[in-house]
Amino acid sequence: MSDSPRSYLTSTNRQITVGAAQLGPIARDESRAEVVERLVDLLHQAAKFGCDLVVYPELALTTFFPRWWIEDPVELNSFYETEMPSPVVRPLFDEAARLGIGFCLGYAELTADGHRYNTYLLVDGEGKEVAKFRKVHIPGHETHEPQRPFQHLERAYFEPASETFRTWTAFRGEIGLALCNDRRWPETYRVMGLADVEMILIGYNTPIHYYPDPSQDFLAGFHNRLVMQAGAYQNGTFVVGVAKGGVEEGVESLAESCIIGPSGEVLAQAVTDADELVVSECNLNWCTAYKNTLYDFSRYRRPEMYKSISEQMPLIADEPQVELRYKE
Ligand code: CDT
Repeated sequence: MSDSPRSYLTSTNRQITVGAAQLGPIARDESRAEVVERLVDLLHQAAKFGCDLVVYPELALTTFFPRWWIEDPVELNSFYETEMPSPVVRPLFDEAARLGIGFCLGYAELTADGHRYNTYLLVDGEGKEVAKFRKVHIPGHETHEPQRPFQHLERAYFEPASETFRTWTAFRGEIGLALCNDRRWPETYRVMGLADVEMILIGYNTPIHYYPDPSQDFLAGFHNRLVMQAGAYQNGTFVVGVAKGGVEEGVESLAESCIIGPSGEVLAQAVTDADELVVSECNLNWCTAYKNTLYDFSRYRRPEMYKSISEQMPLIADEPQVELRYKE
């Protein structure tokens, strides 16, 4: 490697321009069509910046419905997608393909055989599905807890993925996906790091108030950056963290979407808690500088010393760990 600082960045053969498409609040009665208009507007902004890839948040098509205990199955089902793209979401797919921009979109998925997942879909610049990821770590609680100011019922409404993290070859590199609470777990990054991931896309909805321990509330932004910056640096990868932020139906969620380099530095960050596009040029060759030196896993890592954590539990449970209230 040359001794001029970051000389590997002069080679632009693997440079992609990424837009983190932060969303502000989505009201409970906002229609899919209205939301898709907002997504397309961000896409048009991204086109002006020459983006190759636009990353939307977790559950980007509706309000964050796990904040309510919803007894009516018809109402609950109205928050899920049974096909993607559905006719109402089709304009986003068509416009992105017309512009040659890939995108990543979070939504609630209800499968034909009745499974419910918190899902992240990656689509390439030609409108073809590259990857479908289902959230691994499901936070919150399983049953109605009326003493809370608002619910976090993801564990009632989503089952955990049965497949673990992986990478996909796309956008000139190795891309990984994760959703919200997944970003707090070191294993998330390491599983993908061991697969040579170069960019991890993460959508999130993070209420700032944490009912089990409100003393953590003022640290929400710090913890968000802490985990994503550490995950990026320790695995020599870009991380793109994208929020649905702002005050949605009376609940404030963290914004602070950001794009982080393999050095762990924040390259660009949102300055509002509304719809906002955060753009950074990301040269995937930068990852090599970390993967081939300090974090050369094959040379320096000591997996034989970590058996107590790697063999403690099976990585993939045979059965979902939570009983879904609305299992069909
Ligand atoms: N959406 C999501 O996963 N949010 C969680 C909140 C955890 S508190 C119940 C997060 O980790 O940000």
